[in-house]
Amino acid sequence: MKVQKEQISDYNKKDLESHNENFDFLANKLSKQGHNVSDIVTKLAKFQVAIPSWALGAGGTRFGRFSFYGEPSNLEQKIEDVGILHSLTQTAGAISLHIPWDIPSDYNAIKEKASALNIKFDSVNSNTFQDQKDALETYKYGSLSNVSKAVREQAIQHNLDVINIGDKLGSKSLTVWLADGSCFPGQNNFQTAFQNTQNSLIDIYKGLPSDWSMLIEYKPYEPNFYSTVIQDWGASLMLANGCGDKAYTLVDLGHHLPNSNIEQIVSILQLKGKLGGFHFNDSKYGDDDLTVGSIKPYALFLIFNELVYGMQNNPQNPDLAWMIDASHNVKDPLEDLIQSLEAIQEAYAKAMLIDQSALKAAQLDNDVVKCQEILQEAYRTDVRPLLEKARLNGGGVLSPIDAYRTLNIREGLIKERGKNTVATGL
Ligand code: PSV
Ligand code: MN
Repeated sequence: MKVQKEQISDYNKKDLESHNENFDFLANKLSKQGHNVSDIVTKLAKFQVAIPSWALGAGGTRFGRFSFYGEPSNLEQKIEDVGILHSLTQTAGAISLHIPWDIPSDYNAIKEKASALNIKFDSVNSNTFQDQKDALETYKYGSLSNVSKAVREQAIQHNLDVINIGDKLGSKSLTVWLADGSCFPGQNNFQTAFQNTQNSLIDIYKGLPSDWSMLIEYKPYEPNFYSTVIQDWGASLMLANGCGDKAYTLVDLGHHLPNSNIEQIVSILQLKGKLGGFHFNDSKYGDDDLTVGSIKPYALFLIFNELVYGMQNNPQNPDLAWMIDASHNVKDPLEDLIQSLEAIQEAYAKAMLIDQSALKAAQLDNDVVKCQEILQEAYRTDVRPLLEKARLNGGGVLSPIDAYRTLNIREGLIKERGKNTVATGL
């Protein structure tokens, strides 16, 4: 299924006039405050977030999974779904594959399909947290950290295979997230597990093409509950440094213990030129994988403040691989992803409105109240007309959720694919 250009322009007609009014009003106000509105709109349009290939079907918990019907049952259909998201929002111009869930059977056909929809292949993700059918070794007690050399070698080889698959598609980075750790005290020797992981990562790193990078994701717990080998950004950074210049830390918003100051982590990693990737989601307790911005939108804004600062002031840090990493248990996955994409753009736009020079002056004066005022002045601005303008300029819709429903997209997908399809993933 594909959303046609005419459907989009027909849909936009009803709200075009009020959009123009709202945009002009806001643009006028922001220009008077000294903002370069067209520059902000251009930056919003450029900001593309990858959709994970495993998040297009219903998620689930260990208690159950409830289908939304019309789910994509193969990689082609997953790319079509991302195409739908991208044509509506103009901000989902990439897909991130998880291997072996999404190994292409025909590389040329997959590449053609993606490029026809204007979709790039972002970072490829390896999977050594599940045993694969016919695998000789088991990951039950870890993969890259395992006490068994044979298990480590199997996990290393899998990562090298993933690089090879990604290379054929045009990806430029490998994301490694390990479930490795222990559930009980005494089960693991922390130092041995860490050292094994470092050595395994170095072996994978050696297999990276010259223009690739390796992104090392951390997580404090789950599925192991007593210890995780790469539990925080410090562990990830040490491992990245141990590999070399092309290895970076990847921050997933859900992978922190409660009340962690994620914006500070992001800031320091950029200062050190070591923030390579980002997984967006939101959470109340832990790795809840909820819609971005649904629980703590102000925290997201503060994180974006640091990201914008880093993008402007830290040339030592590379361009980041942005991805949504969420699970959709009670919402239509495509609607959930649209809401996440909007929340990301909204936080980004608000962060770009922060008056950085006034903030710096207030910081030098130790004017704590003023500092807060400056941040919140930006946060309280309704930036949605800017997002609409960026979408409109790119050929997208003014209101993505409303358009998705008005154009009966889920109904169309169910008609095309039926009710019994299941997308691969968790
Ligand atoms: C692990 O919780 C994680 O955040 C990693 O990025 C995985 O690859 C992904 O989720 C799998 O759903
Ligand atoms: Mn993640």
